[in-house]
Amino acid sequence: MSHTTLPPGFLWGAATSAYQIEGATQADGRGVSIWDTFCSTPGKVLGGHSGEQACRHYFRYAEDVGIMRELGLDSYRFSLAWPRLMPDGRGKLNSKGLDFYKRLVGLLLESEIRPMATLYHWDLPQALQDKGGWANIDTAKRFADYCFAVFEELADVVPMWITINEPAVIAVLGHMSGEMAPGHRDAREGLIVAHHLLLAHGMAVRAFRDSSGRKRAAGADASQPVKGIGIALSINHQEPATDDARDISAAKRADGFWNRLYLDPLFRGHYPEDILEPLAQAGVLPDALAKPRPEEMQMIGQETDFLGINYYTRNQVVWDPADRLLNASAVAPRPPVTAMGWEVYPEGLFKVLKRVSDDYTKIPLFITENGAAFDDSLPPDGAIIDDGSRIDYLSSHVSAARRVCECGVNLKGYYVWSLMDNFEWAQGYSKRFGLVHVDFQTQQRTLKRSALWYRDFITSQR
Ligand code: IFM
Repeated sequence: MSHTTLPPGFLWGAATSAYQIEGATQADGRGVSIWDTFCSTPGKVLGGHSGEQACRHYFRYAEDVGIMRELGLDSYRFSLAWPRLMPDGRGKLNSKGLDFYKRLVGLLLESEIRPMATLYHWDLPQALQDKGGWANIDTAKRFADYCFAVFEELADVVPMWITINEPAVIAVLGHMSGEMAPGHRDAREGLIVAHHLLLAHGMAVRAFRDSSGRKRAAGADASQPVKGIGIALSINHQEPATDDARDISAAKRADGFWNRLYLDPLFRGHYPEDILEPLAQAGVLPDALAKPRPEEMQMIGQETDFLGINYYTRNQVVWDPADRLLNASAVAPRPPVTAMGWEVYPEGLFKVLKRVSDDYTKIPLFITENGAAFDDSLPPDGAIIDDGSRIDYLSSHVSAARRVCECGVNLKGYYVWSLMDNFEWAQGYSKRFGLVHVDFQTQQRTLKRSALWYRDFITSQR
């Protein structure tokens, strides 16, 4: 990839999230999160695993930042654990939790690695779930208060903020299919949750604009390329499996359900009509989406400074009358596939970015997650983990990112998911996404060949 095709200040980074790496779930006054509860419910997580230990990053963060330095990362995306900062989801910040993030951010800045902090990556305080969780509008208000308190402390040192990671996944997998915490199976509730997550995002953006932490940073940070706040959406490419008209409309519904249900309110001020209709027919459409209040839509559509896009794969969709909600389902993915069973389809990344830029917004875009799980294991003879499939995955997606920049798309950075192997939610520790191998018994970190590839690639871009 040539240097000249990327905009100046383009950031090469890697991403993680709190519950997936921190461990220390009972340290320093951290409260219980819905993922602690979900993991302790038999049968919910493969192997009965939990994030209790994870990568023990809470204790080993200095070593992990050292690895980031070694890789030459420009930026690191991580998340703040709401239950660590506000054990009950409300009230004053827990100083010990805050201190951890201050130390982490301090070390990143000292290492010239630009922090990008996500405020919510799925670990809701259980105390708020006990009051209805995201189905209760009060949780959105609590979220805005939590964000405001965090901005007051950290917005002068953290230049880039993500409000919520992948609202679609929270709504669908957490509240409709029950595969993730809190494990509910109620489509109507899931749609209410989607609306409340979007509202919570808008309220957090407003809190950011009002915070004195952000104002303190405004002058000091003027030379930096992109700063501010945005949301991270999971946008996989949905397309019809055939040119049959029924498959074409099924793919449109799948795209509406997974992608436009979030993009439209954020950038066009309304929910997509064509997807509300099948949801109403299925009897699951809540008033919150059918007749949203104008002031709520205004709140959701707050201007943001950038948009994060998490891209992994495409879905080829067919008409499927057995699917009650959308009459649509995805066909078996074509090889090559990753250990998650997700098709490797870099062209989809190009299409998603181009489409968002053409149809929705010209604000800066970041690929806030992109990566692949493969079954890596440490060779017994101490040889390097030769994860060529991951290198192929990453290099082909990075090329798609470059091509989209050449087409004038305002892309400003790329974050590999993930810096290191970690707790992959309902799959426990069985799926490894990391550039860095983690031995979960000894906590030994070992660079895979993909980490060295990424290091050399970043160097070649300077
Ligand atoms: O591990 C997750 C991450 O937490 C959110 N996006 C997708 C990743 C891989 O499944």
